[in-house]
Amino acid sequence: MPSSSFVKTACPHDCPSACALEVERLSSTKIGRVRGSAENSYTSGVCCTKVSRYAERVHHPARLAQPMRRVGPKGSGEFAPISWDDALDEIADKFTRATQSHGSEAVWPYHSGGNMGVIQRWGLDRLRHAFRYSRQQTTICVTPAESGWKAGVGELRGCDPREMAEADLILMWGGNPVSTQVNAMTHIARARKRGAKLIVVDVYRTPTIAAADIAVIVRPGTDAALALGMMHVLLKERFADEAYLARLTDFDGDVRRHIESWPPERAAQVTGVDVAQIVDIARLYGQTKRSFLRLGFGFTRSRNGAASMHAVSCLPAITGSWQHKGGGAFFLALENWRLDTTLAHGLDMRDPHTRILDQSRIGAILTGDPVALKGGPLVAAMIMQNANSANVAPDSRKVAQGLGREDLFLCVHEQFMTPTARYADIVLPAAMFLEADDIYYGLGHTYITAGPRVLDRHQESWTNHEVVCGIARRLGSDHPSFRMSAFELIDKTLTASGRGTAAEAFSTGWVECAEPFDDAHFTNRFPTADGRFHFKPDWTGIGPNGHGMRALPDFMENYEVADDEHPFRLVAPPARTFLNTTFTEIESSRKREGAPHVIIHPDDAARQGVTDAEIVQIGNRRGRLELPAKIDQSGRPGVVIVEGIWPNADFSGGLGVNQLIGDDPVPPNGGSAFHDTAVWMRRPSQQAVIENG
Ligand SMILES: Nc1nc2c(c(=O)[nH]1)N[C@H]1C(S)=C(S)[C@@H](COP(=O)(O)OP(=O)(O)OC[C@H]3O[C@@H](n4cnc5c(=O)[nH]c(N)nc54)[C@H](O)[C@@H]3O)O[C@H]1N2
Ligand SMILES: Nc1nc2c(c(=O)[nH]1)N[C@H]1C(S)=C(S)[C@@H](COP(=O)(O)OP(=O)(O)OC[C@H]3O[C@@H](n4cnc5c(=O)[nH]c(N)nc54)[C@H](O)[C@@H]3O)O[C@H]1N2
Ligand code: SF4
Ligand SMILES: [Mo]
Repeated sequence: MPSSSFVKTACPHDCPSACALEVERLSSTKIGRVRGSAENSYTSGVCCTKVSRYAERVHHPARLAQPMRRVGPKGSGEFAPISWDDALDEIADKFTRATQSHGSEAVWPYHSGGNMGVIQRWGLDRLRHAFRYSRQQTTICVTPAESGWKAGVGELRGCDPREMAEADLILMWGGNPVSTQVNAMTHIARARKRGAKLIVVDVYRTPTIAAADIAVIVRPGTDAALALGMMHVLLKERFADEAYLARLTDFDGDVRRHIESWPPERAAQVTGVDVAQIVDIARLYGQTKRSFLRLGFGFTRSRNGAASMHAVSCLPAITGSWQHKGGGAFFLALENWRLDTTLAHGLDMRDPHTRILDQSRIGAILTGDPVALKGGPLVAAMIMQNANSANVAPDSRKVAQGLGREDLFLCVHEQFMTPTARYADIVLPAAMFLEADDIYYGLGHTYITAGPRVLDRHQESWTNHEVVCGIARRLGSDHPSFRMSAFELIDKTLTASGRGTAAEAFSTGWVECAEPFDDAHFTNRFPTADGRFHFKPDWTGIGPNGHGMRALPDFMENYEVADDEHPFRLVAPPARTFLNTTFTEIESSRKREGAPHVIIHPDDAARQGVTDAEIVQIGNRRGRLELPAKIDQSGRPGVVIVEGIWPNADFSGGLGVNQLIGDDPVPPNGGSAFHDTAVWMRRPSQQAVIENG
């Protein structure tokens, strides 16, 4: 039982675990320990180390404490304090002027996942809908994966992840939950106690790979080929459930012939994985009825990511493992919540004709790319909440140019002086989740977790909701949502959705939304138009760039291929004690992560003459960066890894790893290919020779 000083809340960060938390409240302004709720059956008493140390973040001396106006040049980071009234007046004035000069679509409110609250994230949409500002296609994280999952399964939901505990085999594909959603490991550990095996597919030796019974290391971007090789074995060795295929899928002779053209030898050539290992894991998967396929995001952050997700998601349809408890698959729960957010997100005010700008293409948009602007006006004014785009978006050189535009009015609502906030004209101090009420979708489980505020707001900080209401009221909106508290909006949202009341959710700590077995396992129909799983997807129905994609589980070779000039493939995955860029200010996290570095295979290091800890440059036509080499037999030769979205200021050139990453949209529906980059590598001494000679 929690002792009386611990109070319930929930983690707001962009992590599928969405933990139910217990926070030691020492006073109205101070917390002590933070722990995962033992009563919540998914959180199960565990939370990650970085959040268990939240006292360091919420009481950090560098937290923003008052509104500020820029006094130096753009991007200089020189600001002077102003009052909230002056700040809000100026924002309202700039939004009005932009609207008068260029039309309302010249204003672009922008949010990302720094806070995933139903109110404190998507509440900003009320402001945009009330004034017909440009909308946002939220692509930076999930879109390639979502597109690929929907292509086959139909909707973004699946088996209850707690069922992993009842599996006899867990196939973790392209995810690193030890680092990125630790609670998944709790349920996997329960299965392994019963003798279940864990297979992990990744491109380098992550902590999750280290925990696996069978580690499969593929070349980046080749997952579809591995899945096809496995399916070949499953069909040939009669592990396919032909009755299931006939009853619940569109499997036909075309699909069979296509899979037959992918013997494991061909898959091995593409992926780098041994033929024997492909055959072994296919057999193990085929033999085990309760085999749970758990899909991560990582393998979908490539230009062929949607196609890869679709190909891998075909595995449980081939074997029919969906039919068994502890079998089937899960990627993410997004379409099962059925919350009526009309009021909270201002959907009643939405004009379907306002343009939608792609969140991932912020660089192209702000630098005036006409395609990215959808033929509409240049963006003249922005407010950003929960977003650190200068650091996290692809092609960060372009993003910096855009954010640095003299004629752009930028308001950034932040908790710390991030690289993005430094570009702002007005910086507003943001409250933290411990100081705000909200509810959160458990994207990696079946609960909506409830996060009542625990502390008074830090100094002059405001919650996102308060800022949205403050601006909207100044601009003259009389929508009732702008006069309600976050608690009232949560209450209206839950009650309108038949999910109880806010008071009930806050007192329990969560709302259980698990679906019955037959719905979660699609035992009678998949959520597609014809009720079948689609081996032959209609990609053009999923997004505008589906025309080049084949209606088959397909290995697409549209990724950034290494060539003579760029012989290495760069993967840029998360660091364990950062959360995207959140926690990069925190001493204990920085200490644990050390410093930015690039992991290089010993064969490559030997060929390049690079020694351990030596500074190397990696680069391509988009940019270059310098960082120390860590020589480690972790990935395949030809693959280099830079973990963590380190702050731009941690690099000598002032831009981080994302300057190397392309911002071209992933087909069919957009998204970023963060792990799909071809680069060269040089020793700076070599570089000097090239430049001087
Ligand atoms: N190289 C590389 N780049 C990547 C990725 C990768 O794997 N590799 N991953 C991508 C992915 S998956 C994502 S989702 C994006 C994430 O990109 P972002 O969502 O932009 O990054 P975060 O660091 O999660 O959060 C952004 C900011 O939100 C602020 N914040 C937190 N809570 C609040 C709040 O309540 N109010 C306000 N106003 N601000 C708040 C934090 O201080 C933080 O600075 O990054 C992408 N970029
Ligand atoms: N500690 C920590 N936790 C986080 C985050 C964080 O930054 N730090 N970010 C949060 C966010 S926003 C998200 S979206 C999730 C993402 O969490 P995950 O689902 O774990 O996805 P990624 O982090 O993109 O990458 C997962 C793994 O995919 C691998 N990978 C890269 N390319 C390939 C490939 O081509 N094939 C295969 N098989 N594997 C590949 C990477 O090496 C990495 O180990 O994590 C969340 N949790
Ligand atoms: S970051 Fe993820 S694992 Fe850590 S407390 Fe939040 S939801 Fe839980
Ligand atoms: Mo993400």
